[in-house]
Amino acid sequence: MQGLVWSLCALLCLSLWEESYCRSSRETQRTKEPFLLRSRRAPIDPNSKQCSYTFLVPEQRITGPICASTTGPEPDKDRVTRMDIADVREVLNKQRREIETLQLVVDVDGNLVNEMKLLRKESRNMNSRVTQLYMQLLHEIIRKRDNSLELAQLENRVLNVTSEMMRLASRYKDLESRFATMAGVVNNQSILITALEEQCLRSLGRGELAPAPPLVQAVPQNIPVDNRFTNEIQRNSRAFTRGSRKNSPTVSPFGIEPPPPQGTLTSDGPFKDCFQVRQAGHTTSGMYLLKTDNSDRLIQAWCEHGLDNGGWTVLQRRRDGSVNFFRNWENYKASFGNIDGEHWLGLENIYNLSKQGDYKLMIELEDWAGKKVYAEYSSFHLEAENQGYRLRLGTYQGNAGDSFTSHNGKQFTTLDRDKDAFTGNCAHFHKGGWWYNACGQTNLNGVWYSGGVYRSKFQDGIFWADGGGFYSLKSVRLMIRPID
Ligand SMILES: [Ca+2]
Repeated sequence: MQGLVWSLCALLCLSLWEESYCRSSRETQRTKEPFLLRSRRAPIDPNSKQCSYTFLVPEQRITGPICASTTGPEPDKDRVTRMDIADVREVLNKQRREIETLQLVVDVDGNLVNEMKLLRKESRNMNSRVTQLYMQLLHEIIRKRDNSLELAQLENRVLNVTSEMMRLASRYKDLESRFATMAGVVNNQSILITALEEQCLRSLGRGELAPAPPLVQAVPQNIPVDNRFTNEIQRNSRAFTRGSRKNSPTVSPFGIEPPPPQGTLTSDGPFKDCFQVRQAGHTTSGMYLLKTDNSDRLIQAWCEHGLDNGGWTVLQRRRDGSVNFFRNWENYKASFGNIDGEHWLGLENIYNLSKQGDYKLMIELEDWAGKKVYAEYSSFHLEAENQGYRLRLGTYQGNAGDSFTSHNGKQFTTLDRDKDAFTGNCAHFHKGGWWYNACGQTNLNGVWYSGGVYRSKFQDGIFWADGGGFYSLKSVRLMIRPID
């Protein structure tokens, strides 16, 4: 009995081991099957390794029935079937198609991304352009605003100037009215003065007052319109008080070199006249010492060497009104003024100079427009003092017009010595000393007026009738030189 139990136990253990071995073999085969399928691509016969049971029956006596199983092994639930593979393949195909679909979607999305990038780039460019245009627009707006502001300022200025012009016009009209009033007052005063003079003369028993000399009404041809009736009369007080003033050398209006300072005479000499100075080789215009043949007196004279080959002895010069020429006989007989400026060389000196030989006279005239003209007389000399320094002139030539011949043969008249042909004293009316006739066509020793046209009760400017009786010249020179 005990042997039978041990036999049954051994049989049971053997069957358990066999079963576990077969299971492990199948598992091993299952794990290797894909490889086998991929390598051999041959179907595996599931029945080739099928286990079988071997029954070891101990040698004993069987006392009961023995049962044997007639059913086959149980089917393996983990076995991979073809159906599974087909399913997997179908799933794989399905997944592949989905992947392809997704790939297409990704490709489409990629194109969309690229387009989106392009659109973004274009959008940035458009934004930049819009910003630029906006800045330009702002600039234009600011510029137009500035222009508008400037235009408004200009309009204001124009309005202000217009207002100022209107104010000035009103002021000018006011001044015109006041001037007319003053002119009326002056006329009334002139009439009153004339009446008082007549009354005074009657009371003194001198008879009737001598009438004024006839006025020279020749109208100048070249008076600037702007100067007409706009120039102020020269301050007579200035002219009177500056008679002995020493002027500093100034630039000659005729382009002559500046003279040396007064008192610095050339060491050479004395000379007979300036022509002799020129012959001695002096070419610089200036002050030279002269001594005439008929006198022991030394004369300071201005020699002009810058005009017509030089050698001219200057008898008289006017240019700036710095010297008073309304003087008496003794002054005119001697000399006065500044040799390097306005001066009168003196009747006695002129008489002695002109007596040395045959001289010609050059008169140079310059108006306020800078135009220069000249009058030349072929001969010139004076008679002695006992003849009143009578003027002797030759024939005229030049472009100034002959206004001096009417004075030919006349004696010299000053405020204190009346030798003229007029009933009164021409020097009183013309305020100078000259070879007056009655009274004449020239007054080159008259009052120096600034600007040309002058207003005066008498015709007392520095006039040359062919240049206008009421036109006072800017500069004048009288010069003599021996006849060629
Ligand atoms: Ca007289």
